[in-house]
Amino acid sequence: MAGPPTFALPCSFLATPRRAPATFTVAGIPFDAGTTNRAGARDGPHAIRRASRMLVDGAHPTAWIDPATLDLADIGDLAVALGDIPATLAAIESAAAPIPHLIALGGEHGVTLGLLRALARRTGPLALVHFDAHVDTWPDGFGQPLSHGSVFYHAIAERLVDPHRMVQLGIRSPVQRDVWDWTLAQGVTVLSAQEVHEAGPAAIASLVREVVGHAPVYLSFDIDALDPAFAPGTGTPEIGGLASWQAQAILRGLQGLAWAGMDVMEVAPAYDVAEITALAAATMAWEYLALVAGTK
Ligand SMILES: [Mn+2]
Repeated sequence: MAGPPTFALPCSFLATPRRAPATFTVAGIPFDAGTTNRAGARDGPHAIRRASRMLVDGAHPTAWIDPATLDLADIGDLAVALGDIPATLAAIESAAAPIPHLIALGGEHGVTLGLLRALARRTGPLALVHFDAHVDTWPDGFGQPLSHGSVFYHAIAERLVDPHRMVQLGIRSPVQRDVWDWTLAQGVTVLSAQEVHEAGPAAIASLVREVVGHAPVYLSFDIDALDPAFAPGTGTPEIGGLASWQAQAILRGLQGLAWAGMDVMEVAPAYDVAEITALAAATMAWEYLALVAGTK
């Protein structure tokens, strides 16, 4: 190991010095106006970047790729409109549109709608691998149609994602039966946290591969998919979730898919303890880069 120690590195993602878009471009989205419970995901991008510096002192130990050495840039945070969800989604969409392969750091999950609008314009309806405690297919959240719990209701309605190639993992929150039934009726594959625990990561990964097939696929990782023991720093925690290692093992089983982008959302550092949640989020983005670069 040469150069400065990890704690002394600059606070960009994986301490990359590059600021202009590259093969893989990281951007933060400091926005949380659509959260329905405790707020604070606006501070997620900074915390994830800071924690990511732990991951630059060697190669990924199974992919044997060092994501920090890829053609990687961190362009900083995208512009948001204070308190204005539609304007923020429009700003995200136009900022994301020209970026070839974006890794977004949230921010609340609602902003994924802007990212998917930008990407699907290029790819057509995407396959989706969605880690979450919640289905996020509510038509509204307490009367707000663009809350963080509505992102995939709109993504399906706008045909940004193909629900028959969409799989949700880690689901376990309370949910209205009509929302649940609507989600299944669209063709979404919903895998509860309990099913993930009982089947094990290898079986789950092979099921995900079957659902996704060869379609261009997006990874949306809500950090609350992880159990609060592994990710306390989030706005809507639910017990009984995935362990960090389970999510890692599932991701490592998803090589060779046509990955088109990813986000990691809902890190709210004010509720975090010892950077557990921020490090988990940074690591999921790092796993993704190893996965995609290993595929090439
Ligand atoms: Mn979510």
